[in-house]
Amino acid sequence: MAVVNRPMQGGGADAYGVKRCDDGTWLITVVDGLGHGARGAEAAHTYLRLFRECSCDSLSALMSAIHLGMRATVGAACMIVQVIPDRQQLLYAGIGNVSLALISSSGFRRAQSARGIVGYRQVRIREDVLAWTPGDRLMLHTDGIALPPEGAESLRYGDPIVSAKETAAAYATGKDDALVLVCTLEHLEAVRIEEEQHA
Ligand SMILES: [Mn+2]
Repeated sequence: MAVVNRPMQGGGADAYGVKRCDDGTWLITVVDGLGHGARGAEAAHTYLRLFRECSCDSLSALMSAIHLGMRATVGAACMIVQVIPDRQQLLYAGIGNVSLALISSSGFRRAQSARGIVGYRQVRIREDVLAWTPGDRLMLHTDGIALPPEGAESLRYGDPIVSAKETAAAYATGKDDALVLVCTLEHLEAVRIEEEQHA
């Protein structure tokens, strides 16, 4: 798993989290706290604390608990993915502008998020499923990255950290914090995080 995180000056509201559940599944998340300043970073921090502390019972239950726990913050956009190795399935639930794509030899499949803000008013939490096969890659990114509709060639091959770096270099908008996470789904037990900070 590779993460490239490029906060803007005075930013730092984009973040990621990963944890293994007792049932052998993995939870991976990317969050973008609203705004760029300290309040956005605080929202992302609260989000990750809730992500770590809340139980893995179901993805929707986890998202609901996080939504309630975020009420005192400015709110955030997020995506949570549950990787189920035994079934070669991936469950996901997203709210707001964090993008997910599954990249295989045959193409680039994007997933949809629900509208709204985590921690603010009511949100409709929708849980969806995607099938994957060994070799497929998962990519998550915040809205500081603008990918073309057909995806990016840099995401298809090579070491995930090289893919993440090249994608951030080529597609960061430069107007917002930017975070890209890339991983191969069958190698999650060997989690390797590399972060690159750009002031
Ligand atoms: Mn953003």
